[in-house]
Amino acid sequence: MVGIVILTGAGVSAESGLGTFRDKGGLWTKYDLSEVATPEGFARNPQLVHAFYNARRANALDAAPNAAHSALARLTAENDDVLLVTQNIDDLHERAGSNGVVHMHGEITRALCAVCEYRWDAPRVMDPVDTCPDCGTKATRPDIVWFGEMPYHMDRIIAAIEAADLFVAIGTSGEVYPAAGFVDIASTAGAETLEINLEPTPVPGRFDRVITGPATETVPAWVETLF
Ligand code: BV8
Repeated sequence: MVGIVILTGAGVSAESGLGTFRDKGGLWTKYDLSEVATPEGFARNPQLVHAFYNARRANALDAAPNAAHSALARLTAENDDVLLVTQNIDDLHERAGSNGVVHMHGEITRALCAVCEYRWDAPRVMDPVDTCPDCGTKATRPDIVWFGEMPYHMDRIIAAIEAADLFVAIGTSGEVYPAAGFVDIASTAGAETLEINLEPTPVPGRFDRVITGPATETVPAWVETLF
């Protein structure tokens, strides 16, 4: 029985220095996502896409978890009916101590063979000339869910949301589907819904409750109320 399902987005890693996507100066304001975060973009220019993710991998590996990641690690460690789902591809939740994190958009620390679907720990720098350690084909890609691809673990996530008492979305703009639809599934299933964000997302009333402020302040304070 999962009592609480938590969905995090780029806002939970913002204060660790990792860029968000849609805020001022965000990643999607600097890069055309169709060039660097779609299978078509990768087929057109694998060198550009590997360079984009090599830079993000370096940033992620050089970043440190913040107080929001640590508070969520405390909550998940002492509470086995909490499921932590993240849209983020960094490993800051794990490095803060969370286990069993569900990465629905994949992980920057993992690599995937586009031919045989073998997965392995990504090297710090990936290149189109790399060959798959299993089948030997030059078809390596970051193990990341691009736009137009099906996110991972969807059945497990939906089942947990439908059984949860509380659904909490932390640091996400709620613009990317299917994650953006999770709050509606939670409400329909009768769960209470809480949004924790720097400021309320544009659609008022989607969440029963909203807590605003920087995640490093709001998340530890919220977790404290559960103990
Ligand atoms: C799919 C990996 C179909 C890459 C990502 C309508 C309905 C359904 C789908 C669609 C639709 N229209 C279009 C689609 C397709 C598309 C989509 O939703 N597009 C959007 C733009 C409209 N969805 C897809 O393509 C998905 N796949 O639909 O497949 C299918 C069906 C059958 C079979 C096969 C396929 C796949 C989506 C996944 C794409 N990959 N990530 C990468 O990371 O490089 S998504 C991308 O957005 C990011 O990864 C990010 O994780 C995700 C969500 O963004 P956020 O995390 O919310 O970040 P954002 O910058 O937007 O917001 C930051 C928030 O933080 C803000 O609210 C801000 O206020 C807050 N914040 C900032 N600082 C702080 C803070 N909060 C607290 N404290 C702070 N300090």
